[in-house]
Amino acid sequence: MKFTLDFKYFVSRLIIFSILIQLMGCKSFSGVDFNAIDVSDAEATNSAKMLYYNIHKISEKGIAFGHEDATAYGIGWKHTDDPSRLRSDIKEVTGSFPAVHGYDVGHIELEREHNLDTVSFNLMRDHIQQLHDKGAIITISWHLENPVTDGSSWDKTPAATSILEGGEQREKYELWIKRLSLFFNSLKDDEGNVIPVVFRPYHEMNGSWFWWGGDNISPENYKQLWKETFQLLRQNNVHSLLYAYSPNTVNSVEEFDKYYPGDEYVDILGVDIYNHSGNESFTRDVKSNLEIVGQKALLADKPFALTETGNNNFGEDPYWWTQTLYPGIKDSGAAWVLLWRNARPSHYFATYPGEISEEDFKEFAELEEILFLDEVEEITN
Ligand code: BMA
Repeated sequence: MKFTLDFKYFVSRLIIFSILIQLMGCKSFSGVDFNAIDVSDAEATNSAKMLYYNIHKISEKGIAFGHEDATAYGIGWKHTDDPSRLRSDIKEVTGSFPAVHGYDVGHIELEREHNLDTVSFNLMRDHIQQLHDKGAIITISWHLENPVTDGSSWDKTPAATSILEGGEQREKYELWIKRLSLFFNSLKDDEGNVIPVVFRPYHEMNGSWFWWGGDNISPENYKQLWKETFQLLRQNNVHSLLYAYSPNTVNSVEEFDKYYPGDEYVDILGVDIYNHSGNESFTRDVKSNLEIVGQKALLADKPFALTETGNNNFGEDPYWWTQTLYPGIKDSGAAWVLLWRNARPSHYFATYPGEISEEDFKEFAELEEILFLDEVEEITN
């Protein structure tokens, strides 16, 4: 008798104990076990982990469509013309917003009011808040100035060694990261939580057009710059970021790896590809690069994306979407594809009302695999 009682007691305690253990495992109401989600920043917020989880989930269903500065301006309009309305060239063509929204924080380091493309940081913050609220993914790149010359990102004067620890411009770089951190931490949702963002600094480093790339930096210094930037952001209490590494078109895994700082500093793998050498080689490059990046991503258990793309031959191809871009990305497993900005008729990368590929874009948008904001919201909710 005594044995039976003790046994029942033991079993009931065991059940209560295991329930407690599960609760302590930080299970959210959405059933996501945040302890089981590993991102590069060990102190990442639950929202950042949730974003990571959602990106994985999206990549299982299709490819989210992204556009840079989508709601800030388009062809023939600027948001400031009608500030109360959230507009987008893509929405005007398809009826839906892009699912991924890219912004660039170049000049935040100088404490300017506007970024290098005249987008005000207040407007950027406001749109990021509105878009995050609608379920969009936010990705941010950084065309920062050259810290040695105060020239632009395209000023090739080598600068990395001067901002690494012990370098002459270190103090300046720490101030720049502090200003960047304040911006990240000012992105708050309705409940006051910091909005998670995919941060994609020092992109296209295998080309020599930026001071942080190619002939202007050694791979060792690049990796060190990445790691120290990552640490500085953490020291400035930024824990809302997923880090994306994205070279320009590569020819091999070795080329992709050349500047790679390591799995422990990166969350999302990416690649930027434009059709400088015509449509056929573009489709081939997109396919082969997404294979290279996809295999590496699979081994590292990380999502991957076509982090920048677009047709360089503006206004020349009515079927670019279904005949050139889609055959490259189809069934790739990429989580998203981000088209670069619609700046002006001589520099635009997505379509707009009246543009030559508008009808083809509508067909592309109808494809089951290509996901817009409303579709992504369904997947992640
Ligand atoms: C480039 C061009 C530039 C722009 C920069 C940063 O590709 O679009 O006009 O300043 O990106 O957005």
